[in-house]
Amino acid sequence: MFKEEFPLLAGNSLTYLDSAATTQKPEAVLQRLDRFYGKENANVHRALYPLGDGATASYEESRTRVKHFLNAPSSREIVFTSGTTGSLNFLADSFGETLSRGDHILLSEMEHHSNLVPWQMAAKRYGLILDFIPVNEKGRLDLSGMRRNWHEKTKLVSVTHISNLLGTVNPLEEIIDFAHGKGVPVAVDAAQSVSRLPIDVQELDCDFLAFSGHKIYGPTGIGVLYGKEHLLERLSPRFGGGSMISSVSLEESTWAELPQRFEAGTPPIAEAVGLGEALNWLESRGRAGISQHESLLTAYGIEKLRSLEGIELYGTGEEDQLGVISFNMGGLHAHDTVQFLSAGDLALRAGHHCAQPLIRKLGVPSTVRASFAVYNDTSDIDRLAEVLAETMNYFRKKGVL
Ligand code: C6P
Repeated sequence: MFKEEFPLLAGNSLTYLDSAATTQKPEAVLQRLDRFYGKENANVHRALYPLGDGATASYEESRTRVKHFLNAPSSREIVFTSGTTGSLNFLADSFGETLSRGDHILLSEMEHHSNLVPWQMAAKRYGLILDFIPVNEKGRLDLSGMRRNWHEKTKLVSVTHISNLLGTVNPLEEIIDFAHGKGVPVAVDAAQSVSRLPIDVQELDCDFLAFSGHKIYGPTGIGVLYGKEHLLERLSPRFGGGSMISSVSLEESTWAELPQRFEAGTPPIAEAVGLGEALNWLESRGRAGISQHESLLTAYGIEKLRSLEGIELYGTGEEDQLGVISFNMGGLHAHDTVQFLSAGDLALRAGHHCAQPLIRKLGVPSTVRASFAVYNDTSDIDRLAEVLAETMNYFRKKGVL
């Protein structure tokens, strides 16, 4: 779908199956960045001349675009960050600071390091204890384990929407219902879901949600932290500097209103504008249709890889797997497999995918990962299967497999 709108892919023999790492950018986003730097560039929230006003307006329009995209009640709840990692580091440190020693945070065993390491750091700093929702052998969260590992001092749940290693779509509604039943807020790492599933933060009723621009057809260097206003009001900034203050004396300072107090210094302006354009682009192409397309591709990919001899697939392999397929081929190391795929002009990631606890649980050192986006179609998967079969034959002939 829409491949011709992506200059890097159109007319290119490359089969790009690494969109979970980063997505390619449509022409509309590239043009918007070009126009911003070519005709609109100025700093924001400072300049009192038309060019500056225009840049501020474009930057704030992007915030409004994000608000609509997530159906957030207010633009005050949309904080621009450097990416999912930036959002989650800020949340872990700032929320962690509001807690008391001995309080608990509940994560899951399938988190990307971005939703684990910052909490480990906060735990050390503020004397917190981390608990985990276990992952079962199918690659799903074990919700009975969530109930078991719940502690009376659990103060926040932070969990990924879609696993970047297995593609498992987690039952957020159930997790949020349970946590809210105990009066505890829930943060969602939406890095892998925001481009694949329509997300309505009011319907979902999550309390925080983080994502990156570059995984949703936008630029790198920009991300979002959505937070319910009354919760954001309780957090204090991590960075001090220009733009985030209300008044400053030599002795002390007071903070600006939400969300500016969390956006110290010159923000990634063009990147925010590019993200707004990416969201426009995605919405105009139809979010529901794109979601269905990825779901069909995932099912097709699972089917196709299952039909090949010697491929071991990880993950649920059912409807709750979206956008990502992890596998290994025979006894071959994942890095060797992707070298062969690369020689066939296929781009896939191999390794632990920044989810070491989960990969350890799978009992393998690494996997090969195929991940999809709007511009992929079944011919990309056919090509993957073809090169995998050729590679397998090659190694069989050599007597290696
Ligand atoms: N996953 C992948 O190849 P950043 O790097 O800040 O944009 O996103 C971090 C992140 C957080 N959570 C999840 C679920 C993610 O998948 C990622 C990024 C990439 O899987 C790069 S490691």
